[in-house]
Amino acid sequence: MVLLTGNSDADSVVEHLFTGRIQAQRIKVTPLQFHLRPCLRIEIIGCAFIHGENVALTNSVTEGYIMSPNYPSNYPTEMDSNWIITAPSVIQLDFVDTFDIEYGPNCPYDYVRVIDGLLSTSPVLGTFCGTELPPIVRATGNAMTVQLHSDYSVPRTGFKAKYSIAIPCPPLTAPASGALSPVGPHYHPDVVTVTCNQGYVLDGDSDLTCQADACLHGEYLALTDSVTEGYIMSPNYPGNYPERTDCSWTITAPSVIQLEFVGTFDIEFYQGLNCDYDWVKVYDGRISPSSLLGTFCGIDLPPTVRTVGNVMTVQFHTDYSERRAGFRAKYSIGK
Ligand SMILES: [Ca+2]
Ligand SMILES: [Ca+2]
Repeated sequence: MVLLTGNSDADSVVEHLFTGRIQAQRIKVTPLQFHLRPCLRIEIIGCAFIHGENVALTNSVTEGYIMSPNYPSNYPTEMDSNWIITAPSVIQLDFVDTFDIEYGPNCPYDYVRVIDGLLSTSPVLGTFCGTELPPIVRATGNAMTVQLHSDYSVPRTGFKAKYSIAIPCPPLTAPASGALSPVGPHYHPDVVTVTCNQGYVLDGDSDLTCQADACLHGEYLALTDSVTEGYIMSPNYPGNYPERTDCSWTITAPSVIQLEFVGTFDIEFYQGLNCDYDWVKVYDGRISPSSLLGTFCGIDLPPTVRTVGNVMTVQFHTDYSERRAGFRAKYSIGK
């Protein structure tokens, strides 16, 4: 709050110039009387100017970029910026290109702070300064707040970051005599390290990378009473899928299975041709002509598909040309 000095006579006017910018939240105008003359009392109630932006991801807009004001030139001094990001599922923030925020141990001068949720009182996921690109930051849910604070001196070039809907990987189970670090859920491009209990020696590479762009040939996915849903997607989704690709997923569950296509759907299509080039096929059970539930291509989101039995097979095929964004679909225990 700023205290303003007033006048003591009835005729003069006292003017106040604000040096910093404030964002008025309320202007209160009160008619009153002074020395029998009609007067007005005006109060401006506000706070330091906050630059900010609200951005919303949807199933069709799955990524975007935020950056410090003036990036890649210097950000202003004495500034607080807030970006509030919301999405239908888990949000991921990847810092890209260059990062330069005035450095001090524990970032006392300028900083970028990422908060897990909408409120400044929500848990802090990370506070960053210096010139090293911060690691990927992921919210636990569907809201994230990014704050940029700068003090009165030494502005730097700031940051640029891609915000996106995190791409989940199929559930990974720890080996019987070992452990996974970190424990799930895992998202692209997490690296999961497998360690063995005492008395066991790991045979092979201990690091597994969760790859969204890998084609999961013959991937076997099991739904259970505790794992009730998961996602499958074309290689490299939502980037273009490769040519000459064949993927298949076999999903099992304690009861019927439903497959719901979400987000961008774009598979090569030509009028009059029955998805002859690239396609997604969904089967009720194993692959056979009689169990085919649907063949999909084009840009219209296919309807949700349900099995009668407790096995579903999904096939994805691409020919030698025309690469598109592909598909993403949620499989779950049907209702
Ligand atoms: Ca500074
Ligand atoms: Ca094609």
